[in-house]
Amino acid sequence: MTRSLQRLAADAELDVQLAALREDGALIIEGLFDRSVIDEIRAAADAYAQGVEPGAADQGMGDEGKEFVGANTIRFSSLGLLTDAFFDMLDNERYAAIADAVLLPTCGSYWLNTAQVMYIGPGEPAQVLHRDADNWWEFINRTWPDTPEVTISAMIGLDDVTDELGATRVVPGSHRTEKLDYRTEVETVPAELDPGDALVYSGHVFHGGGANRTTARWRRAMHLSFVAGWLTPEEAIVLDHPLGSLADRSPRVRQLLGHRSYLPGSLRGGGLWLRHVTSIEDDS
Ligand SMILES: O=C(O)CCC(=O)C(=O)O
Ligand SMILES: [Fe+2]
Repeated sequence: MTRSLQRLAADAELDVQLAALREDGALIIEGLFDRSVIDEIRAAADAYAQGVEPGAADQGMGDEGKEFVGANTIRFSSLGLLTDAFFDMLDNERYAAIADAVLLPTCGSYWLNTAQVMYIGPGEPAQVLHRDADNWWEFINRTWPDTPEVTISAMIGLDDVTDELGATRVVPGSHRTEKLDYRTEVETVPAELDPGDALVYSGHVFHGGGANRTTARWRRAMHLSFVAGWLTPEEAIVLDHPLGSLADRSPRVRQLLGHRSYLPGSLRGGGLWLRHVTSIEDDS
């Protein structure tokens, strides 16, 4: 029987959380986000979701992408245009510390990859199991099993997220498999969440949205992930915020949203994401 995921409090030792993440490829952090932030985001997301067609998202891949997302799932991004609470979420200190520890060994900085509301509707079957790092397949495929971590993800409860509602399914330990295999007949465990809890997971761990076995209730959660600054993010969220519009936000928020240039961790490379061949921040 597959063991369940470790659950740790947000204020547990960082090293203990990182050890759990290294061991299982995922962990649940209870109370990672303040309820006030979660409540604001849920209210904004619920209001916006009224106008979003279930199954409309296609991940840029047409029908294949629609299948990945599900016919009765509502997804949308650009949350910074809906509520300022989104910026508080980006400034979350513990998630920042975990992302720093996981990603900074392979990059000078990282930026926002995906920030997406994911409401799974009644009757939706389970999503196919996958690795989020598959977005950079050419890199994963060539480097596995020694692939460095280039992305980290969190599924965040905006409401109670139960097994029955479609809690994310995870295969603990699958981030360390020798072969880059895609077996679907594999035992999974559900990441049940209270509002503000988060499933934090490696881009290398197998997971997928669970089946919503209810007849009338939605699974209300969101995804928030980062990617190494030398890779292209899944979502062009940086285009939501014109240069200069984030001047009052923290340096972290500006970096995550592409309002600062990328400076490599080693002195051998040059800066990336420059404007007029100088740093964006000097330019804005
Ligand atoms: O909805 C979920 O629980 C997971 C979604 C997911 O893993 C994805 O779309 O990459
Ligand atoms: Fe995923």
